[in-house]
Amino acid sequence: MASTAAAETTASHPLDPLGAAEIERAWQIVCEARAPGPRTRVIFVMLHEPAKKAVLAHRMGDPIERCAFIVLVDSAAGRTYEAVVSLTKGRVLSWEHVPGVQPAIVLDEFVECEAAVRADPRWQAAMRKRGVTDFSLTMVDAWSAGNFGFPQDEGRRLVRALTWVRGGPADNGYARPVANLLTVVDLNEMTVLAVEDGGVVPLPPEAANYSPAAAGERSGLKPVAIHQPEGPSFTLSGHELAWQKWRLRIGFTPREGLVIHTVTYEDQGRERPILYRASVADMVVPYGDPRPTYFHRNAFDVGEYGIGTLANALTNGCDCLGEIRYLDAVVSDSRGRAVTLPNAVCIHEEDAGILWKHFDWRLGSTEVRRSRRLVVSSISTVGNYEYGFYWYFYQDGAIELQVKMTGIISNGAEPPGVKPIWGELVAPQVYGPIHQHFFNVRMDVMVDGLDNSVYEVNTVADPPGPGNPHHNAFHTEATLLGSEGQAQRLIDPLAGRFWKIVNPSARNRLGEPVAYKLMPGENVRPFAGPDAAVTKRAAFMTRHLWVTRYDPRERYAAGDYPNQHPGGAGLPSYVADDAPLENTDLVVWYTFGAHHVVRPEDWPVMPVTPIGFMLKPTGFFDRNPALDVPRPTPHGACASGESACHAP
Ligand SMILES: [Cu+2]
Repeated sequence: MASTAAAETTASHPLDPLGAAEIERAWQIVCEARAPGPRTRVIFVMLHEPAKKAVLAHRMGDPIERCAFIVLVDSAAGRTYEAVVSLTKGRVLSWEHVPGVQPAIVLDEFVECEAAVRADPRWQAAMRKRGVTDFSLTMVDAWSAGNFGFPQDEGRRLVRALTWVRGGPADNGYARPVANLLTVVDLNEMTVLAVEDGGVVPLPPEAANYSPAAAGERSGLKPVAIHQPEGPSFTLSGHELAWQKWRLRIGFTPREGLVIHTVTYEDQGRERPILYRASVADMVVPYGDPRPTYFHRNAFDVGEYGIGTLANALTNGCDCLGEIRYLDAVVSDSRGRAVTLPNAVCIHEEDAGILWKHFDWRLGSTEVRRSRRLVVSSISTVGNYEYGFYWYFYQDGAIELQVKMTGIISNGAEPPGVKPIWGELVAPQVYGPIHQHFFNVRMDVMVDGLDNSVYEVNTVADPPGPGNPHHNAFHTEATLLGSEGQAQRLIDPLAGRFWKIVNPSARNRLGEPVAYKLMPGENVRPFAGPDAAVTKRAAFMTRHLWVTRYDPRERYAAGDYPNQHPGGAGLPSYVADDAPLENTDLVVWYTFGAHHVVRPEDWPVMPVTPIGFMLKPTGFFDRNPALDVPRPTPHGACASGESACHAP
């Protein structure tokens, strides 16, 4: 049944995220057409992105059809549905029951789960056994349940919750983990199914606070002021961002958080495309401790928790420094109401050291340029951890993604004098299990056009012989990754390995196909065994590089519904048909893992650990594209002449 009123849209581009009015109207249209039951939870409402070709053909002012994609759970029936709603036409375009899946856990469920656990007499008895009587000081974190084949889990929407106790109302909530206590909650019924108590371990003795009142404040810091008296060098128009020859669009979904769309770089008057869409397509944090309250810790923070919905409100001078522009994000709550996350995305530029330099000592002349980078960032808090996602764009055509990990480690308590083998003590009786954080970034590339190929480039030493009489020779060897089966690769830093995304039909002036290369950064392999539940469910972590033929339905590295999924979804299923990849529309997926052997210095709050990778032009440009960056304005004595910045 078509509804009469179309939603108000303020969108000027097909990729603009849904606004508040659009989200609420989309849910209204579903309610009118499908009358979902009173115990329905809205999990996600996000833009249903139009077809890629339609987006690329769009010109400003063209009419756009706005559609929403909605995931919801009927808690009463335990059924998950997907809907596509046309806001323009005011009707439901598709409505589908998705059997046997559990969508992401939403914020309201965390809150209700904590209340249900605190009210449970078995849990209360377990807390009293530990000397805890003021339950208002407890924190119960709903951890995704995983899928371990337990028959009692079958068909239920579950979490395995962990408990902590604050020393006082304003204390660090994670300072006192309650060991040996696991509470299993059915989120659809919002009832406690089981309280598994493995015996009392004393609560750690220290408060572990990190406010200035607790930690003190050092002296000696003089102010640093970032002055941009003429404003920033970028322009932000709606969600379109232009800076130093770059042009891109900023998107945001409740599931992935920040999304980067349609990235181009202007080269000699031509806007050259590089990326169609890039986002963190899932992540997983496998923990290495096999004991009952640890083995299930495998958070998929994107697919299981919707990391976009957990975005912080960012503050100038704190999260970002300088001349800042912010974008709000709009998500939905579980009742389909719009929730604005203020200042969820921070956009600014920052000095990034020197860009290039040469001193001609014979002439006494120097040319040096400062590098500036454009930063698009967002930070999400997922329970104890903070993840900052930073996309950097550089004047030389490089793109970098950095994930900054901070917050508080997931921990446990140990009896005095005990040190488990699967982790480290970080404070008296506080234990941090060894774990890894794997991120998978989906990059729908379009290097000078949609049809690309991917090559692996290794460096090899020439064998000694007549062609290599001095044994010094080495050269690169490029191998086409010609199919999805071939394009499942690991890093090899000792071979200088990188992957080149080339456009075989676009040549640079040397006659070579233009390319961008993916430069791995720090990385690691997973240590969970091949038959571990997490390895099957997060198979994306078993390879660092995957390449797939473009399919708009293939969006998430661990599949559409990783929560409680038995495994095999996402990348392993996307590549099962071993589609050919040469000179076609393809998607590059890169997995990078942070190996976290916890340190006392990570306590009580972790200094940021960054991890990421770069995309660098490789024969994409004819020469260093940043030659035309203006000379810096020098400070102080070296204020004029060719040797402006050279101190003899
Ligand atoms: Cu960690």
